[in-house]
Amino acid sequence: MNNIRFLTAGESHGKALTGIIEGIPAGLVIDVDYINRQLARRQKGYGRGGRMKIEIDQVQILSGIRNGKTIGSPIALMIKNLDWENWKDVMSVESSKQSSKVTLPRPGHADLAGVNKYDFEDIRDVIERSSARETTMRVALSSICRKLLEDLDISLCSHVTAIQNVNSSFSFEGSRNLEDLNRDADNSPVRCLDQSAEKYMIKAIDKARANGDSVGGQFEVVAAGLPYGLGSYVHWDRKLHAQISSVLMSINAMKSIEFGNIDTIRKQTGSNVHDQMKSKDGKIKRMSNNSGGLEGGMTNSEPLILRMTMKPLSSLVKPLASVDIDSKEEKKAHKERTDSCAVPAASIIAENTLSFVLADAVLDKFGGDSMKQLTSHYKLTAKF
Ligand code: EPS
Repeated sequence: MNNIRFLTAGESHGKALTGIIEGIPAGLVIDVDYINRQLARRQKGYGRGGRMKIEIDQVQILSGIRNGKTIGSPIALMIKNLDWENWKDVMSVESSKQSSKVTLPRPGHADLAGVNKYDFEDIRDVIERSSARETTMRVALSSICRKLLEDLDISLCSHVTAIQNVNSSFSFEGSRNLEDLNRDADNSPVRCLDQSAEKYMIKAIDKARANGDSVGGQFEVVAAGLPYGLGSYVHWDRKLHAQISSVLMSINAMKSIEFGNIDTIRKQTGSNVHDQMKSKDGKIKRMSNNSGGLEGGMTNSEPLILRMTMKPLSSLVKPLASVDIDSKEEKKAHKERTDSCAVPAASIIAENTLSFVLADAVLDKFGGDSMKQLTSHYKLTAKF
């Protein structure tokens, strides 16, 4: 817990996004291409709006990495917002004459509670930081944790399981390599591993877009190669699923997180839910993985499986009923350029930020100031 910490800063249309991650052991081999690959994956996905045609997210490493390796010091990153050029006046740091302010809060967004909370007169002050643009930096920072996990042979993947009411029939059986699955998901415009559902998902997004509307959905994230005992059962704040939930539920527009096979867990009796054991090649194996790789707040060496539900985005081209915060007149909500669906991008954000929690838990259990120390502790003591 808190072996690794990070902070992000930056507004959606400000000059740049910045972030600092601290606690990464020395000697981790990483370069900008690795981080940029994760950033490029986050930018994709059918249903994105005009903004993604403007941005080409590229990280600049400002500190903490020397000659291709981490040196144990805080790692500072920066990603320029290319759209800043078009927002220089609105987002000016110095005081400038503002031509217009936003006064019509969007239902479902942070707007109304945000202006009240901070005593703002212009909802733009809320929009800019509550925007999911911030997740760009979260992906960049946590991709460094992902590289740490990869070096310990822990892999991650994500795929979209539903867009609106279209469900993917793909189910993860644990038999396939996660990198192959991720490659297939990366090649799908909606990150869906069921090709017939993919077609209908695209149609649902098209329909929403044509109606000035938006759609949400659900995605699954899987991590495999995990040892026994990340997290703990001994105290509430050491339980791994609680730590994962708190970090992943902070991703914009998330409404739920669930672990394991929720349908079975909810509908079946205990004897049909709990994953029975068998002995294979001198090891204890499971006959199923309904628990999603977590028992008692700890990893149990089976793949960790979670699903998250994302609400439809609340910036709508065809806006909903609202009330002007100044005049109290009933009007339509503020219109802002937006995406009609961002579920595929959200799955990449969750996949990478899960790495942050898992890398932190790995350091908690195995420790080490350098990758050399961590790897040797891990190899000596990790049980699978
Ligand atoms: C977002 C609104 C859109 C999205 C943005 C999140 O941006 P804009 O208002 O500039 O069109 O494209 O997402 C990103 C910029 C991104 O990098 O993911 C919002 O209101 O949350």
